[in-house]
Amino acid sequence: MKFPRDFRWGVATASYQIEGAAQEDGRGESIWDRFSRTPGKVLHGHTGDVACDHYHRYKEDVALMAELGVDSYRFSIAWPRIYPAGKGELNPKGLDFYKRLVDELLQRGIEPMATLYHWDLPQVLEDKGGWLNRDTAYYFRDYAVTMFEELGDTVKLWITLNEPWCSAYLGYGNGVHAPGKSDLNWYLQAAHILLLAHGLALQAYRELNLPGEIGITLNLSPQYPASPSREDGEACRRADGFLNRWFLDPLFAGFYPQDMPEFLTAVAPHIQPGDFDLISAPQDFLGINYYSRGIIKAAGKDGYEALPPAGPVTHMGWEVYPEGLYDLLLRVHRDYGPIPLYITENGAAYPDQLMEGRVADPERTAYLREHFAQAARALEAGVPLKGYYVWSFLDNFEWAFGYERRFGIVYVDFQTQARIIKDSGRWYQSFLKDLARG
Ligand code: JJW
Repeated sequence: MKFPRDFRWGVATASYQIEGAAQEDGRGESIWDRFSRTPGKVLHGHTGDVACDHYHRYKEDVALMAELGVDSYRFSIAWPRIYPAGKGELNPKGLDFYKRLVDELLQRGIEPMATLYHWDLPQVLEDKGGWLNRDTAYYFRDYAVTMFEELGDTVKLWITLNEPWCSAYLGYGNGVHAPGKSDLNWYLQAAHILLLAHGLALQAYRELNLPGEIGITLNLSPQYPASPSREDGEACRRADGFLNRWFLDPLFAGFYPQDMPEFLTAVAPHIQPGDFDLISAPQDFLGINYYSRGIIKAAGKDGYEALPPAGPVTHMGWEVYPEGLYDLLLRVHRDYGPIPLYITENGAAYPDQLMEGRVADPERTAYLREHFAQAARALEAGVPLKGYYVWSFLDNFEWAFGYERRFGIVYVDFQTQARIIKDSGRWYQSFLKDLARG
């Protein structure tokens, strides 16, 4: 496997999934605090109240990253720590946490990559309609400007939104994630306002003339037809339109996919003049989160469904399909590039067990090694891939699955908060050492 010298290797996390300290230092309530307290929404009623207690243990955690030998750390900022009421009065203690975190990273020579929105919307904004309310996009812009002004000279890599498909569809379309609303029209409305929020933050970042780069992160999943039939081919194209093109097209071409008429009709009332100019303004890079693929067959009239996984699966039930990463990178580069790409998340959940101080997770090591190899193949084929962040640094709160899906390369004992580097983490460490030695 060959990677360029300046390739960035990292680990990734998100605020609600690791920080804990949910009621501390003036943090406001987020939609995930509320949702996780709603009976039946999160497995075992788990919440992010304590999580990995990273808010208090960030120094120890940054030391662990340094021990792994990563170049970069992708984290997210909790909007309700900065603006507990979503807007208006700034909470200096919340801001101070991220300043201390960034300082600690820089002291250890680890480059910060900050995501501004990784799903923890201030609850007070949800009470005003959340991502169904256009004002939320403008409040997001204002919060982003604060972060750019406060951290823009030290943080050089910014991500506006993480996986807006998840925020919009799982949050407002099927209700599996916070805030738990379910209506297909709401999905499309929320998706549009999220894209607008991205565009507004991007515009504000450009106006500040800061010495860094900014992009968005999408969860993308290549879809394959179940057979060469025309029906399956068209079904596959619809699945791709729903998951991938509905976000890629507006960001890179400035309009929604024209082959999805019922979606276009539903979103039309929410589009205002100028929206697409903001949404499709040039970004510095695109972040891609890749976990798995879909195999799609036609079902019913104009419908489609995914076949069961064709190979081994992770604890999430997602098929392990490393070639999908290669196919995806080449496709995004061909259809939407050229633009620098980052893999901002890739990794796997397995039911790990701590035994005699050790976590043997050969499946995760194999998963990472095989996906790294596909990234190297894509680089060789000319894809401008700039970095790779493993999801996740730590076992953490995996949303609707609570603490029951372990994605970490570092094991967390949630009783004691002990961190134990898994075998996969040791493997990543030695992989990085070998790269450094050339
Ligand atoms: C889809 C649920 C059917 C996270 C999904 C549920 C049922 C359509 C991992 N990425 O924890 C996708 N993750 O925070 C961001 N990625 O459907 C980071 N995608 O609906 C990780 C969950 C996910 C999902 C979870």
